[in-house]
Amino acid sequence: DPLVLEPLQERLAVLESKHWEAEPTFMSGAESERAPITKPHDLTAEVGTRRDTLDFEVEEAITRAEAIQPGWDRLGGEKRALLLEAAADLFEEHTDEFLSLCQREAGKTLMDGVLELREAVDFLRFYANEARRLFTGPMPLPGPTGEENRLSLHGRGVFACISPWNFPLAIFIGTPAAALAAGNTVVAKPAEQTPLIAALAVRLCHQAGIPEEAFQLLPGAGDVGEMITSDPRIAGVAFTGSTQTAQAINRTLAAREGPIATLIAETGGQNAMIVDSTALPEQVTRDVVASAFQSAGQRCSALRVLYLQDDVYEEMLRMIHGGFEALTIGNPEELSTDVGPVIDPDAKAALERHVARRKKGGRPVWRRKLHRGAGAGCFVAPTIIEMDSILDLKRENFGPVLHVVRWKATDLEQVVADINATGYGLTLGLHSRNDDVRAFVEARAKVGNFYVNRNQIGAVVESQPFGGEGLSGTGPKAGGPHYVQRFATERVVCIDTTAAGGNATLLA
Ligand code: UN1
Repeated sequence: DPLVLEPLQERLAVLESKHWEAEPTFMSGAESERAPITKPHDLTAEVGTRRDTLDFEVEEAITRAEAIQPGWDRLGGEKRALLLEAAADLFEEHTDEFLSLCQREAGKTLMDGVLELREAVDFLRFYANEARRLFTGPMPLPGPTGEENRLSLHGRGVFACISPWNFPLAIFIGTPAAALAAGNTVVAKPAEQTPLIAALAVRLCHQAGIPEEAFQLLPGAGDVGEMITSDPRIAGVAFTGSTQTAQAINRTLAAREGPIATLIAETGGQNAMIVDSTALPEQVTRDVVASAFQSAGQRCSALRVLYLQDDVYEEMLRMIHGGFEALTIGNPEELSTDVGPVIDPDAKAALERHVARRKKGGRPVWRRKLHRGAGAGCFVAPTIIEMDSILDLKRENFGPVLHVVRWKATDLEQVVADINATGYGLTLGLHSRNDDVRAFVEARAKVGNFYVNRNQIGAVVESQPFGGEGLSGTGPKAGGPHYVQRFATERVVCIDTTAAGGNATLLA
């Protein structure tokens, strides 16, 4: 809504040239290089710098986190909830800084920034309430007379939270909020591309009263992540990012000496949408364009493969093409932009390689032209590619590239089987007014989030808990009723309350 966004955009002007820094929460005096963080849409513009965490600082951070964890756990759910809520309030007070960083550091449009901040605040408040619900005291369990049984939840220890650049605020804060709510302390490694917004988030959490040792920032690249996860004192890892990295973390955890760690992973997808001939074309157009191209397709929920039924194929594709042609590609700091840059040159190169390979395949490929000045940034022209099957794709293509496949009514079973055969299971969309089709797809599809007659991105905390299965992750779903519990360990206390109980114990 321009009425909301325009005044916001004007306010951001004062932050346009602010220079930001990301540093480890615990930092020794040792000198270390600072890496520049540049705008994805203008690689010549520096937004800030990142000071990576050194090996012995990682060790020291985990030592500090481990030392304070029992106290943080004993604090109880209500007090932890109040601290998380105080952080949420501060996040809202710092709306402008967060939105400016979403645009400049992550290349997000203002609308995506607003949605991201909303989600971050929702996560803090939701997990605060979960802390209250789950950690207020022991839960009585049944047993015979003369016996008292009760179960309580506790933090597992020190949790490592490793987060992606595509939700540099919402996911960066979401998993630590859940871990902290459960009584863990946290060492958090943000994506190397987006440490600045993470640093602001951590600073505000400390300002809200969360002890520094309980929530520490460890900026760095994959080597810092590897150093953290291979430390046997890490009780659990909450990771969001690529399937390959999750598998590597799993191997690292398995090879460690000592306690067996918990892994909570939210990874990639090969998300499809099935459209049949009963669907409403205008609605399909709007939802396909949003699902595939909003956030430049850089959501793990984004639509990658659109299945259009053959009798409406040409008409639907023509309309989708119209919507695609109407997208404004450009600088995310301008309000008129619908599609901004991808995150970095590597992401751009991988997408360009994929499109070049598909072009050789001989099927139609449509690409938007890029705007003038696009060369200074990591822009990928939004692309639509016709294809025969989802199984022609070997990996997730994380950007504004939509594949389209034709299907016949008699093939529905095969379509769903093919989608399942990718091994991913994150989001699936369906546009149909036919209840039998809906019931069939719902019953057969192995996906975490199934969206009917709407777009398939933008899961809302608490209403649409989010996460997949198979190659898409371990669950449980972020923002759902089982998430925080997974960060906790359970203890059962059993007391013999009969008079003889004490003696019996002594005699035994
Ligand atoms: C991700 O893109 O890494 O529903 C996951 C959505 C978001 C996806 C977050 N919650 O679009």
